[in-house]
Amino acid sequence: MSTSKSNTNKETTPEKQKHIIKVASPGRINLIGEHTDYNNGFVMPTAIDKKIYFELSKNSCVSQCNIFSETYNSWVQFDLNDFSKSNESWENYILGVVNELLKSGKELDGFDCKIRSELPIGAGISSSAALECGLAAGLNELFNLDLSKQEIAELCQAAENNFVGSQCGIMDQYASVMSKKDHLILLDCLSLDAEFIPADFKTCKILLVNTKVSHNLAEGEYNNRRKECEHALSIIQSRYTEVKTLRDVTIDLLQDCKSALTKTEYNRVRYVLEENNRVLNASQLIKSGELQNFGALMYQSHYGLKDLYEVSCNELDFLVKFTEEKDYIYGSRMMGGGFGGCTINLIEEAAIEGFIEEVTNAYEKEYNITPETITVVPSEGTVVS
Ligand code: GAF
Repeated sequence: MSTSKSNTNKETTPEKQKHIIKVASPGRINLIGEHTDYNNGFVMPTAIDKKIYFELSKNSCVSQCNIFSETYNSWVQFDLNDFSKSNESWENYILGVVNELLKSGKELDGFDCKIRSELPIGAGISSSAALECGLAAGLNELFNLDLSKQEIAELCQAAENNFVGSQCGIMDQYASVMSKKDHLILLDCLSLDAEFIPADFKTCKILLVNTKVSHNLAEGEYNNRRKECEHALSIIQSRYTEVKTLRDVTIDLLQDCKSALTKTEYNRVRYVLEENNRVLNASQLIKSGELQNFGALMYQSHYGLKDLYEVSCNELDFLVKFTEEKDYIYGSRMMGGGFGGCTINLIEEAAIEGFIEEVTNAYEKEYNITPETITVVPSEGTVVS
């Protein structure tokens, strides 16, 4: 038996005896460095001020877990000794975390959990990592599991890879857990060395524009991209044994291997090399306050994702193009896995209101969909209290 929607067999401890653990687990943005994490490259994410909130407590059962999501108005209930994958994707993020904790030898007992989210789903701001990491951080506290923050991030990535079936990299979980308020993370996804860069956007803010579309090829294509890159890497390594990951590949070396790669593989690798360089350049530009030059890299990132990595879609391209002639927008690009979700825009704060009106009208006219606009602030990672 895996999960059940009914709450008839719930047993809970009376409210007054409960020790309640509260967790606030944020979504994330990524300034630049897309699809580079699972290629052992560089990314620049941070947590945002939009979160999922958890309340967890032990119950009087040995192994019964009762979790209620306000977003889905639905329960996931399961026995720690007997559960399997669910047809409901949100439940698998929960079950995946529990599964990974048990696999790693952590001892859990029955618990109750209530979840309330202010993160839009499918918007590319990683509500899934927030869900996984919030639950893992809460269980860590509730059962004294002694996991470090980084271990929580890695465990949640493993849950997604092994249980949910998405071969994601570490970026989302790392950002959700490890971020520092008002900072960006320059993360080396190979060593997990992180530099925290002050997020000084001067007169600008970060504005997300949500296409409100989520094309269903997203997950399959995501896993395909990873396979294409791994295959390309193995071909390059057969000629250049010193190459350990795609970040060791230079443009000259790639040219040299061109005839051994398919056109698609060549394009994927080229994108990854260029994006890694952009992330490193971007970190310097942000540190020196050259925000317009940084914005130019955001546009380059978008066009690489569109033309070489092929993970964009018409709606995202429309939104990015719409910003191009606007001198109060320094940069715009698709964010996250692609095929829908949000664009991230670096925009002069004073221009936000007018732009929202303009882009909403234009997008409605083109797609008959009202986009969602969200201003976000770089924030602290998961907080447990
Ligand atoms: C998704 C994945 F979960 C991340 O690991 C990352 O690869 C991202 O897509 C693309 O940069 O959010």
